[in-house]
Amino acid sequence: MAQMYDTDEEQERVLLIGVQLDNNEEAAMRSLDELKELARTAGAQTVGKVIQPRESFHPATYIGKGKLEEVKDLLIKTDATGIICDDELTPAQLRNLEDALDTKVMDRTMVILDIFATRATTSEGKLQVEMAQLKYRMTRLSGLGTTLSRLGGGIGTRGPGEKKIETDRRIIRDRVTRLNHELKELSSHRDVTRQQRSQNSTMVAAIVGYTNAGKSTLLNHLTNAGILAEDKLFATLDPTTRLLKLANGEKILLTDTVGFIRKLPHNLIEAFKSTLEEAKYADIIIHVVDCSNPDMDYQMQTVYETLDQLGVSGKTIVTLFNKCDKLPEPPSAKDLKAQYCVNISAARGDGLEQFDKVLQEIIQENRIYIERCFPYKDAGKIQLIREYGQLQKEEYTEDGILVEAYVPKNIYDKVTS
Ligand SMILES: Nc1nc2c(ncn2[C@@H]2O[C@H](COP(=O)(O)OP(=O)(O)OP(=O)(O)O)[C@@H](O)[C@H]2O)c(=O)[nH]1
Ligand SMILES: [Mg+2]
Repeated sequence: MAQMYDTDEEQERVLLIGVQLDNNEEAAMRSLDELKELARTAGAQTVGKVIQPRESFHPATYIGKGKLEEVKDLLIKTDATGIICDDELTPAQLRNLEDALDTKVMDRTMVILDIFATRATTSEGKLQVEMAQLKYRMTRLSGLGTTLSRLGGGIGTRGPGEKKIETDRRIIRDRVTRLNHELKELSSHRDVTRQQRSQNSTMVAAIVGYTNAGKSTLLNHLTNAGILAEDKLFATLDPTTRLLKLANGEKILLTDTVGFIRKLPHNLIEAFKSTLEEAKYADIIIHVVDCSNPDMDYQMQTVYETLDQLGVSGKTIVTLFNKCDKLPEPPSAKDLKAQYCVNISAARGDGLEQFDKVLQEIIQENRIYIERCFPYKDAGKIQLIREYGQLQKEEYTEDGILVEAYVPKNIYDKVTS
């Protein structure tokens, strides 16, 4: 996606800095590997990595004094143009690191916000990203003074669309108020759409999962949705919903949405709440897992933590272990949180028939069997059953219409009242 980044920009060369808070060196390394992917997606080249094991982040400089000297040397040796710290820096840490290192200082949040800014395509997506960016900047304006003037271009300066970043606190505050208002309006519009959907009685499944797991590839394969799917983090920001017709002729709505990642910036979760809440209003959660990724367990845990944070609970979960084609043999992975697990390859289409069967089964489970005699004046109710349920028997008798049928839980009350 070369056009997303200004080609006149000199490619940034960055050093990645991480702090390892527990004894788990491997986890710290993986987190930095992921930061490298984030940097790559944002258009920066990683020229070195530094991890410091510490009890806690240094309150003033994130890493300790000694490590700071090491980074200083490495900056010169590698000819780096900046550093990216793997955790969100406080305004003070940001300022102090800049003073000490005399280079462009960025953090994980800034990089993620930057990627989101270039990815957003719908007006809602753009508003949400801008909101998150403004909130991040607002708290850092005093410290960010030099950073902002130093940034010049590149990571941290990109806004959604062609927008230039704003540095005036008063203008930012006004803008935040306006954005809040616009987002509220969009969100009430979304509520209406959701209401219409639930009246419609078609079950809704939200496809969730770690970024790059293959969510969009899955929806594309099933429905020719034509969503951009690529080997970059956060390829998808805006939700897409498609109707899937199952093998038995029944229908279900599938929604593909933004991926999760560890240390997802708080401001982004806030700003993207209405997008992320797709999962909350769904009947079924389809959890796509990249089982070829060595970090799979941690990624699954992150997904469940994020769902918890969003207040998503009590849903039927189907976990799809994806990218099986990359493994020599099918994985024996289990997911205790899921009611169903299927091994698939979304790219090749393997396992999708079984997934189809699982969806049929869930739809069936959500139906209630009824056997009753409807008076002739209630013929409209039978029409409802015919449309959304399964009519097993319909017999016209003297007393009324004798019906045996399976009906979806959400229209059960309507037809039996
Ligand atoms: N080998 C293999 N690659 C896959 C499979 N499914 C997806 N991929 C690749 O994985 C990468 C990410 O796929 P996406 O569908 O964009 O993943 P996503 O979960 O939508 O990612 P985000 O939108 O970034 O959160 C792409 O390069 C896909 O081609 C699969 O079954 N096998
Ligand atoms: Mg996607």
